[in-house]
Amino acid sequence: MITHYAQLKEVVEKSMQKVKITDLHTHIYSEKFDKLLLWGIDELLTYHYLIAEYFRYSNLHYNEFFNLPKSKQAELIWDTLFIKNSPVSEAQRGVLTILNKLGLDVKSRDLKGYRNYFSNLTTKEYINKVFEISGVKEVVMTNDPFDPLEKPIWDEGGNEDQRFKAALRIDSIINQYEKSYKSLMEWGYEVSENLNEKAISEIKRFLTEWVQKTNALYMAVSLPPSFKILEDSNRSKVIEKCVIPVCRQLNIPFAMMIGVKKLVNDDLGLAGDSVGKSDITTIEYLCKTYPNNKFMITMLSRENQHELAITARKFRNLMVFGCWWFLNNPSIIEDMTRMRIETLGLSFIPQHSDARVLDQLIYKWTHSKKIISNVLIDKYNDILNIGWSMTEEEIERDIRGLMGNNFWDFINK
Ligand code: HDL
Ligand code: ZN
Repeated sequence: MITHYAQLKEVVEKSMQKVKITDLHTHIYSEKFDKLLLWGIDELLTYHYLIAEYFRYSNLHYNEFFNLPKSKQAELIWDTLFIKNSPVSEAQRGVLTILNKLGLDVKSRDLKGYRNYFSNLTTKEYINKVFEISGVKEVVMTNDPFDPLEKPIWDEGGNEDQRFKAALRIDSIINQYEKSYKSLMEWGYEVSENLNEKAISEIKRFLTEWVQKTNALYMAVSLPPSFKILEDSNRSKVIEKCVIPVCRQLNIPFAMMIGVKKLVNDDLGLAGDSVGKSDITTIEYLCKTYPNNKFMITMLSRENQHELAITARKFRNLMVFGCWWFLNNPSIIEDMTRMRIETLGLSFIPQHSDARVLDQLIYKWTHSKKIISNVLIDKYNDILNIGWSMTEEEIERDIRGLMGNNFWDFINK
């Protein structure tokens, strides 16, 4: 039995080190998806988080930068964020964590040498290496049928690598139906600009067919801070009349990622999105109105986190997940994880990586596992100090839950 701190710390750290992680939201792809799978030092350096940070120091015109070849963009970012300034931001430190975990010498600051290392690896070898080092067992992709690069791959058979699961991403239908309905028509669905009964049933057919084609674990969408359901909009109709009924029928969760202010600075492209506080009453309405539907929710604003955790106390069909995007920083992850354990116990999913470049699984999980471990040690120690005791297996059970089983239990609920 574990009864004191030193033992506790050792067991928690060992358990976190060996747990096999399910990463429930990423933008990485199996090898079959070819160019959609990004990896290597130049992709890491041109990650949109680092592009935003680069422009903090640069007077270069946005287009001048974006018209450069990726290798030149990477060199500018390396020189500005790593050489001319110390790489202390979370995304900057992340690049160093990856290089270090790969066994490369970050002291050398030898970008040429790093490039040489990656040029000697095949995609297959590197996927295996990254999964091994990061402790990730499986990832869930972001699969968008409206992505012209992705759709043909699914039409020709799709994913075969069981480490990569699918999620059906439907922003185009939910947020831009007035545009995306034309693609649905081209693909043989009898929809129309007006969301009449026929269009509603054809959208439901499309969603059902694509969940089955991709074997999607859930449907997902990112939503603005202004998101509400009780309004007369295409968005609310598509969600209530198409997405929620099909998710119920297939018994899969609907994942809503809420609080993105799209293209606040459109000169920055993908790096131009920002954040806004959202209205929690919409989540209360959906969880209450659809008790037999399962909702996975993450919100982008720090100010929404406490009320989201409280809402999860009210609705067992709501699964809170991740420290998303602008929240994926050590100080905020610690704060959110402490608050969530104090409010929800172990009934939530503390993190997902949102990795856009395969290698990022290494840094995002190395950094988060350390923080989650430290919070758990504190919380377990609080109860040890009152005379509680635990077995190593109980701690391993709790950590397996947080790092994967809570997700699978919710999927299979
Ligand atoms: O909509 C999303 O899934 C977000 O995660 C965006 O992809 C965002 O650009 C991102 O990469 N965040 O980490
Ligand atoms: Zn994402």
